[in-house]
Amino acid sequence: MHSKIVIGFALAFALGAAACSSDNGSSSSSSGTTSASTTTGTTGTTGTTTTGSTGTTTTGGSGGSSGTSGLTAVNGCDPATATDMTGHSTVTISYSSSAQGSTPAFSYSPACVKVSAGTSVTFQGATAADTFAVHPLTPGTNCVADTTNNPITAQSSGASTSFTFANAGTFPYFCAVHCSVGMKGAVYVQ
Ligand SMILES: [Cu+2]
Repeated sequence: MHSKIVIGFALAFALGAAACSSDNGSSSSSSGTTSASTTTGTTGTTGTTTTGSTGTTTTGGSGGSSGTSGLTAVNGCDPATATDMTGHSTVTISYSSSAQGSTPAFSYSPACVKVSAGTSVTFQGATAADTFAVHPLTPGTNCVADTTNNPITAQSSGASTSFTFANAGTFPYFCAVHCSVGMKGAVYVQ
């Protein structure tokens, strides 16, 4: 009786010692995070390149593709809320003296639009009565003509014309006759 207890204790001790002595193979190896951080940096660079004015210290690129820095609020438009038509190769802005659907009279639709560089934007009269003779298209801000660096050129005849926006920037326009009642807008290019 007594000897069995001693033997049992000795076995348990031996097993425990064996378990302890075998527990020595956990030397850690450094995990590689180089590829993950490289990907983040590349995305950030793309965002900086797109917006063009925030410098090279921007970390990460989560806001890069939809960034609006470098674009300015003008003619009642805000780059953050402009109709996003980026990715379309052609975009049409219609204009009219009369209400068109939910678009009120004497306005452009969409008046404030964001497009990708290289996009061709067409200004199109919504009805036969809507022409550039009635609504002279004019580049500029706050009803003052300004052709500086603006692909939009003044139009006083015809009803439809297109401009290609090669470079990023803010390109405001208005109707020379109805600007004072809000017939104005801006093309944002990014
Ligand atoms: Cu007009």
